[in-house]
Formats: sequence, C-alpha cells, structure tokens
Amino acid sequence: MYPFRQIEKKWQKIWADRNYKEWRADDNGKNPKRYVLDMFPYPSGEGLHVGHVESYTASDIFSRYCRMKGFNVLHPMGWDAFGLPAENYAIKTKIHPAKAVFNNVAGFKKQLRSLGFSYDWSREVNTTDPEYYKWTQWIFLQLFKKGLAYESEAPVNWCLSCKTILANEEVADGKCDRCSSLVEQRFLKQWLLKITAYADKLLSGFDELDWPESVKEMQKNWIGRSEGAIIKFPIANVAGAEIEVFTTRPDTIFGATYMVLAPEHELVLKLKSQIVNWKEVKKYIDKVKRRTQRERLAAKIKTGVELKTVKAINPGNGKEISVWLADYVLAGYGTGAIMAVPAHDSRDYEFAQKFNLPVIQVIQSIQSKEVELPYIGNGEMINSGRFNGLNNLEAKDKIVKALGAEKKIQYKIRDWVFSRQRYWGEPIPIIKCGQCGNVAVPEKDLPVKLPSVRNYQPTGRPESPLADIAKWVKVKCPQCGGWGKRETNTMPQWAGSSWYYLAYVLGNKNLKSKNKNLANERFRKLFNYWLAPARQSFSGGGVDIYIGGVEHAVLHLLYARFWHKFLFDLGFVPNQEPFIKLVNQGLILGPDNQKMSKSRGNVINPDDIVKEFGADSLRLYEMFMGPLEDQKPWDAKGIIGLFRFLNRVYKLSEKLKTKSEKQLIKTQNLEQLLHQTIKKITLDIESFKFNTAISALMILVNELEKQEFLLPIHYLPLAKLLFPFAPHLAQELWQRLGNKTLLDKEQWPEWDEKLAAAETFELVIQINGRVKDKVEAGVDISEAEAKDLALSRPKIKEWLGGKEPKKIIYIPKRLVNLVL
Ligand code: ANZ
Ligand code: ZN
Repeated sequence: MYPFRQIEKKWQKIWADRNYKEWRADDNGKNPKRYVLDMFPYPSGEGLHVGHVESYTASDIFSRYCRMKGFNVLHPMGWDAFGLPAENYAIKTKIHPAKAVFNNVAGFKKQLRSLGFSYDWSREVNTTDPEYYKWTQWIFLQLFKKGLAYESEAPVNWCLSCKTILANEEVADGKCDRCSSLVEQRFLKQWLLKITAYADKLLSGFDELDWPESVKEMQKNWIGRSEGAIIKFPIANVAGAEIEVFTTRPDTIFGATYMVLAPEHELVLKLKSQIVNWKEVKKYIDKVKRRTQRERLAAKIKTGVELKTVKAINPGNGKEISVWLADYVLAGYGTGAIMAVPAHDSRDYEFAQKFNLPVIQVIQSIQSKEVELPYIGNGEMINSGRFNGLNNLEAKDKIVKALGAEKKIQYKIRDWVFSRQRYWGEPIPIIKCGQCGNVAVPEKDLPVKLPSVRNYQPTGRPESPLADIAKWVKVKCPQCGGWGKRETNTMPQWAGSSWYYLAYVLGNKNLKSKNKNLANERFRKLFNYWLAPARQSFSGGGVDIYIGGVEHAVLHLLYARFWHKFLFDLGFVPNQEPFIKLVNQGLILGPDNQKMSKSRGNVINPDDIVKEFGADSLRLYEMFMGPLEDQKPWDAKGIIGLFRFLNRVYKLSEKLKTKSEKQLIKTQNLEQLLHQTIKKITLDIESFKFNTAISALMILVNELEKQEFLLPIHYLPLAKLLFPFAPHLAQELWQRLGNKTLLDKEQWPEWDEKLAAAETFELVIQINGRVKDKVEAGVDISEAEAKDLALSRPKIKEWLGGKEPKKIIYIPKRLVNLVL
C-alpha cells in the first residue's frame, strides 16, 4: 500500500503554505485565459456528497491541465448560502442560519481541500456577506429603475410548510421544490422581476451556446413561445358580451364546435344570471379550486360542466355553439378561454367524446383522405367555406384577416416572483412611503443589512419576520423625508447566484471597495478580459466551461441568463451570454442502483473513501466510472481497482534508472505508445472524456511495468499526465525524480505527431525459423532498430544464452529471424 495519507497531507500542506499562489488567476490580461466554473454549493450541514466530488474533480482536471498548457485560469469557489435550504436547516437544528452557514462553510472548505481541488481561494465569495449582497441589491435597484422590478398583486404559489411564496420554477408537481409539501394558490401582493420582457432574447441566445440540447430544450419549453391570434366569439343572447380566445390554429375555426372557459374566468360570474344550472356550475368551480395547476394539466380524465343556455357564435361560420367550463383550460395562459376543435386537438377530442359534442373535420391530409381523428397535421382545408382547397398554413393569415382578429405572440413563462416571506435572504432595498410609494434605497446606503435577530422563524403571515423588528422597519423616506417603512420581504435564494460568476471576476478587493457602481474602467477591463471568447469556436464570450447539475436547467441557469442580458443591455458586461459551454455531470447512484438517500441507507460519504483510499483514488475512480454526463452506480470494487492502479504507479518508480541514450532505441515501441498516450489524453481532456483518458494512462502503465528498467524520459511525462487526475501522487513522484518545482507551473507534455500517428504491427521474433516471441513495433522501424529490439527482449536473451546469432534475417513489417 503506497503511503497516500502521508503524501496527500504533505502536498496539501505545501499548497496551503504557499497560500494557494500557484492557482491564483492573474488579472494582467496578457496571457490567454480560461474561466472554468463550478456551480457553487449551498453549504449544507450534510457536507460534500459524491456528486459534488464528481463535477468538482472534472473541473479541477480541466483547470490543472489548462494551467500547464499556459492558460491563465480562473477557477474559483464560493458559497450560495442564502435561502430556504440554509434556513430550513437552521430551523431544524435550532442553530441561527448565520452560525450554521459559518460552520458549514468551514466544513465544506476542509473537505474541498482534502480532495486537492485547485481553487483560487483569494476569490472566495459568500452570498450572505454584506459586501457581496450589496451588489445583489444594487442590481435589483437597476432592475427597479428600469421598471423591470415591480410590485403587483397576483396569484402566487404559497408553500404551506415553508410559509412563503415560491416562484413557478420552484414548484414541481404541485409541491414545493425544497420541502415537498403541498403548494397552494394565493392572491398576494409581491415583487416580481419582468423576465417576460427578456423572453425573446432568452430564446434567441441559444444558438451560440455549447450546451446539452436537453437543457436548451427545457428552457425553450419553459419560455414557451407560441405564435397565434386572439379571436373574439360573441355571446348569442347577451348584447356586447364576447369570449376572447388565444389560438395557434386560426385555420381550424370552422371546426370549433364548442368553447371552454377556465373555471376561474371572470366572465363566469358576469354571466351568472344567464346560467340556468348555476348550482351545478358553482359546485364544479369549488371542486377545481382544490386542485393544483399541475394536477389539472396532468389529469387523464377530462372533467367539465356546460354553462346551460349560454351560447357563443362561431365568427367563422356564424353557427351557435355551446360554452363549457373545464379545468383543462388554465386561467393563467392566453385569455383563459379556448375555441375547442375536437377534430384537430387531442384534448378537445377527448372532451368531445366524453360529453358527446360534435366533431367537424376541417383539414385533411394530402397523402390520405381517410385519417384517424384527431388529426394534428397539416393539409388541405375542407368544410371551411371559401377557404376550402387552400393549404391550412396559408389559410391561417387569411382567416385572421377575414375575421379582423389580432395576431399575438404568447409566452408560457411568467414574471419571476421575487419576494420571500422569510428571514434568511437579501433585504429588498426599497422603502415604502405613504407619499412617494416605493422608493429605491439610495445606492450610497447599500447594503441594506439583514438585521441580526434571535427569532427567524417564519411568521405564517404573508410577511417575513423582519416585519416584527419595528426599529429596523421604521425609516425616513429618501425622497420626501417623511417616515416610511422598509420593505420586509427578502429575495429568493436564486438572487445571489444570478451574478456570482461576475463577482469572482471582480475579486474581493473590488467587491469590498467603496465603489457602488458596476460601470467603471477597472471593472470593465476585468469583464472584457475574463469574459472574452477564449476559443475560436466560441463567438460571444463568457465563462468558458460551466459544470453542474441538470436540476438547474430552468432555475439558476435561466435567471442568470436573464440578469446577464440585462447587465449587457445596460452596458456593464461585454457579452450577451454568461456561460458558453455547459456540462451536466451524471447522477451517481448508490451501490444498489438507486438514487442515494438517507432513508435508503445507500449514501456514500466521500470522507470515508478519502480516509480509506485517499483523495487521488476517489478522484480517479469517479472519473473512471463512465462518461461524465452518464448516470452510474457506485461500485465498491471499482474504487479498490483504482487504488491498486495508483499503487502500481507508485511502485514503478523503483524501476527507474538513468541509462544512456543508446538504450533508447530498444524502447522504440514505448516511445510510440508514450506519444500516442499524450495525444489521446490531451484530446480527451479537451473534450471532457476523462474515463477514456484514464484508460489510456492504464495502458501506458501496463507497458511501463513490463520494462526491465525505466528512463526518466518515460517516467516524467507519466507524472505530468497523471497530475490533473491524481495531483498528490503525481507531484510526489515528480519530486522523487529530483524536481523541485510544482507541477502546476510545469508544461503539459507535447506529442510528436509522427510518433503518435505511427501505426504498429506485430513483429514476430524467430530463432531458427521457430516463433519464440512477439512484440508491437512501429511500421517505420528501421532494420537496425528491429534487430536491436529483437535482441533486447528478455525471452530471446534467455534462448540465446549469451550466444551470438550467425545471421539475422529481417522481413520488413513482419519478422526477425535469428539463425544460430
Ligand atoms: C384552437 C386549436 C385547434 C388549438 C387545434 C390547438 C389545436 P400552445 O402551443 O401551448 O401555446 N389554449 C389556449 N389557451 C389555453 C389555456 N388557457 N388553457 C389550455 N389550453 C389553451 O397552445 C395553444 C393552444 O392551446 C391554443 O390553440 C388553444 O387551443 C389552447 F387544432 O386553439 B388551440
Ligand atoms: Zn416619501
């Protein structure tokens, strides 16, 4: 067993003693840069899990490699410490969130260091630090000044357990993303950020992003852009009353055989006197209220009720059609009402089947006249009066025009609900004045510090505990000087992470400076440098590589893009997108192939593995498990395998001898393999294929082990190639080879294209015409080299027993025959 404990401790101490200088990104802007970013963790009490280790190892490999390639690497780390997870943890443990965060950060930091990650600790940020959230508040104020942060009363998600509003992005299947409790719809006044104003910009930016398609797709669906029209249907028996619908298919209007309103639609109450079955209708409305949006959307069985005696007139053909309430139509989308076309929409079709409503086909497929309904495709218009015979796509515009309807682009995304009724967040820097309304806290007064309090439990009212601190709440209005009140809601946990990658670029000295504005020369220079495109294939610039979990697809990653685009529009940042390349690491499952969870008891604690096998083994193992993006189960045998491998690497140093140049000839194959390995590992690291890079290392080590002795020229590159993956051991071997330098400052080995590309063949070695040995040789091996190679083989030496062959026959690319 190699002394990994001693080795790892030794190098971690040396790195720390040098104050991590070797990883410090420098702001001089002379060298080409690479910005390699991890999603910063929320420092939970549970500490680091193997998933963190997975993505952080990947980014560490890449960072170390880039430094050796001569890049100026920015590889920072920090703490996303505000918000519900931290606060819920504090409430559970009865430790004040500030204290809990402090403790947990210390624990996390220790763990990260024990894994040998090469962060530039001088740029460490913590979102709960007033010097940090001063800027979060500052960005909020810019949004406020541009009318993109506003207060409004609207239906919101209220988590019954967290006792706070949640953003739509934080609700999954009608449940709170954080605590899994039920979420209720409530009508409350709150702050919103107008992300909808950026819907088109958020959609158009995708083209230049090197992101997983699935994440782009998720964001696109979340933004949900639809092109359609608003069409008005008059109500037959009520003069002036009409139902407006949003439809993406005006071409199907002749097939609209009934209409549906969302049960919450305001028309319902207005039509009350017309509705003969009001009692039944009311009952249905009450029933629907108890279901969440998601439940309604997911419901397999369609429910509904007819508004009896209310009739609408189809403006396409003048026919009277019935009007229904059904919960498959949502109040919050479009106009909250639809024209139902059962022949061409599957939800309408199902509903029509259930309630026996007429189905009229108005489009037929060009290929075959007989199609099963509902028919979703395009084709030729039928049963549509003067539009018959047209292609339905052409008919769309013609029908919109003929009806005098209005074209409309509709988005699914809603404005970002931005206030939380909780203690542990950035105070929203607004003062409420009876005279002036909502007034921005003057920038010179930032940060609005979160007061330290003993009682941070949620109030249960739609107000944060800050509302109970009278002294803090009461404040002079900066505009009129009268008494006003501070806004007591706090920001959501996503605020601090929406710009943290910019904070790293500025660095702590700049963040803490008196500066209260992002627009200044020094900041601009830093942004221009660190966000510039580093590779030719990237056009826009930004963080070069961002690694993290896919769970952030529509939360953090969407919010950060929104803020970045906003800051770009104000001229603070030079580029339009924050993260150019995104890599999602795959989930690591428990040994039982199930998601790791405490209740299943299948959680692997990285600390235990480090203790037993060392950090290098853990790093190597997690990278060797499979492709980075894949989901893969933990395998206890696997970690042992990698541990053994590192032991073998360590043992190789015993074979090291200083030999003369002459003997190089005999290791021709090794030369080739070495160069092929350098090439393979380099290209693999560039494309984030760490598992195959490690395989290549293993092949090289296998070959080195077969050698009787090793030359430094073989062993030195091995140390360098191993370094990004297993930095402690590699650095140790490097030192034992007589080097005093840190590998971080060394150059990544180059390969000789000729050697690397050289194909090999199997050289057969015969004695007196009988095959005695075989060995891989390069196709361009010379006759002399081939003969020397044959003679140097241990087996052959044994056969020869010291005798000189009389004759040596060489057949190129085939064999060497030694005639005795
Ligand atoms: C008539 C029609 C005919 C429709 C047809 C579709 C197919 P996307 O693409 O998602 O935007 N719709 C409109 N508002 C709705 C609401 N509040 N709740 C539920 N459904 C609603 O979908 C737009 C289509 O979804 C609209 O076009 C409307 O149905 C329905 F063959 O109108 B369509
Ligand atoms: Zn005022």
